[in-house]
Amino acid sequence: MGKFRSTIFICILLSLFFSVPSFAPGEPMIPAAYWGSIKYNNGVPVSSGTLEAVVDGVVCGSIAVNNGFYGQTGTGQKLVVQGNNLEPGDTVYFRVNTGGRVINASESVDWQSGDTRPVNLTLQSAGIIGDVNGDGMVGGLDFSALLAAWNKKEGESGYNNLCDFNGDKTTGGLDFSIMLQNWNKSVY
Ligand SMILES: [Ca+2]
Ligand SMILES: [Ca+2]
Repeated sequence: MGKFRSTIFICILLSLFFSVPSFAPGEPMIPAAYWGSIKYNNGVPVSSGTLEAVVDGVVCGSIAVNNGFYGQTGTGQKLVVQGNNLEPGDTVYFRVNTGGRVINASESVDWQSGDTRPVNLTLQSAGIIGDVNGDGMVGGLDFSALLAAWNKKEGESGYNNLCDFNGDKTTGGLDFSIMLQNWNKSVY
């Protein structure tokens, strides 16, 4: 009988031992994924750069910025935000590295496991109208970009919406006159 009892005791011990690990790790966290537009606070789109998601000072995801957008809807690439220490409700901050500057976005979101949604961002800085390549100044490189899109309409090959400063869906002389107003201006 004593042997029987000790066997049961060992069985209970073993079952406790093997059941403990299943309680130790929390629910598996699914990365969050965001996409959306990204602009300066004066409405100028951020043409290029790298967007980073930061939680508690740690970069938890990054993605390239292209033509005022980061990531894509549907099955396209997104800003994936993940990390071992992330917990639901953590605040995700955004910042972009563009033209040698690091600029914070005004928006933040609460991280949630598996959260997948658009987040449109506005940087806490003004861009310069005419800065096509996003290096923080208006000059020859931007003029080259405008020339490459000269007299193009939206939908035509070579059209570049970043060069359409007056918003008439055409790139040409009117945009060049706006560019000239900011010629050699810099955010630095
Ligand atoms: Ca420029
Ligand atoms: Ca135009």
